[in-house]
Amino acid sequence: MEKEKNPGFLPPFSHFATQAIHVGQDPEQWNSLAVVPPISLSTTFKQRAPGEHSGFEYSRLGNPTRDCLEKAVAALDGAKHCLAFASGLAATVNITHLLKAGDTVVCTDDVYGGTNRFFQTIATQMGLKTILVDCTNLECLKAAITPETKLVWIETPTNPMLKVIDIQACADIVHKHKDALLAVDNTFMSAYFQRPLSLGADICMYSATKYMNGHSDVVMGLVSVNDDKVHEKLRFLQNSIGAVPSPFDCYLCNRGLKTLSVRMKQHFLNALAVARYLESDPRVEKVIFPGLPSHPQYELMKRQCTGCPGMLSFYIKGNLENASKFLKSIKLFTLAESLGGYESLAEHPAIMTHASVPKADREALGISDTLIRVSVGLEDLEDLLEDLDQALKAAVPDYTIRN
Ligand code: P1T
Repeated sequence: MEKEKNPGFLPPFSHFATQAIHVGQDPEQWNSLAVVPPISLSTTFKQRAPGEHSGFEYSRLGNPTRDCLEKAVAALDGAKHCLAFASGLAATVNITHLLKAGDTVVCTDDVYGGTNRFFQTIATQMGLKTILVDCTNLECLKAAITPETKLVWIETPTNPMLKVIDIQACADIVHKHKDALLAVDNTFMSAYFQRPLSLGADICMYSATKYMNGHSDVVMGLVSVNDDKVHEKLRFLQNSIGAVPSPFDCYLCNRGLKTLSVRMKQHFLNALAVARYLESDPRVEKVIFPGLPSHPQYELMKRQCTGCPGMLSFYIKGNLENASKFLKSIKLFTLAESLGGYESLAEHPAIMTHASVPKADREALGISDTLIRVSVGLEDLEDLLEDLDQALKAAVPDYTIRN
């Protein structure tokens, strides 16, 4: 990325695009020499003699199209292994099954609503204890870890408050405790902007439903690890729990990866411009975007990442009515959950993605009635700004500031 368009961030990872396009995709692996990996729909594979197989036996255990995807993602994460799951949450569930009843999970306080719900309800039913702490405060993390802590779970940036957590510092703290693992949900950054494993994390997880696939047409989870034993356990769980993605979804996600570097660069440029625009607008109370110098962890972000994705949150002036009016007035942005696709989306976390987070927790985090989360897509910037301006005009008519 050109220097002035990537203000002060780490340089991009080298050879990323080449790896995304070529690793795991060798035409020689197919009898047909297909350049684009085929969608391998067969659920079962012929064995020449009992136990004598091609490497594939049954599609839950392993599938040629899934294999191409897993190899490519492992390369992008700088990992030895990658495993694909039926959704981001399915990946989270599988990782959590590395633990046993009586163990504790320390989870950062601001995570995707579904992740919060899983740890607070289902994981508890599995006999695990979940403690939520603000992992931007390393002293809080240190204080929360006990000998029973076997998993520390962070998202960075967090959803939807976009807090940035120091992965390396967390890894140093977690690894002082025997058998404790650090898992990083890397959904927002994608492999293009952040490599948690190289910063000391044990597990890098994605909702591939977002940027990794990038086209809002696949629900999938991905998990990358370096440790052979953790990989072996996760493979066992992937097969035993059975939450695997379809070959068609693997094909689509593998295809989405081919343009990940190009997409992320443009998401960053568009989001930075949108964030600057909103920050200068009196109809907006406050903008949260880790690529703005006003963000509290801006310096950490520049040290830890090579750029920012298209995610930003902002507080609109007024109350719920103003937020609601804004979300009903947008035309180019679509009012919808999810993020990370080529199309721009906006949503109301308190009513939509984070409705399952207890109200008191939401309020403590700042997920208020006026908070709006935006996933800036790849449309032309002028059109995005025009849409935001007309929706702000409709929502907060007291301020007629533009023009
Ligand atoms: O939807 P699924 O593929 O199961 O992924 C869950 C998930 C995990 N981690 C993060 C950071 C996420 O944002 C999500 C899903 N998030 C949304 C649907 C959303 O709109 O925030």
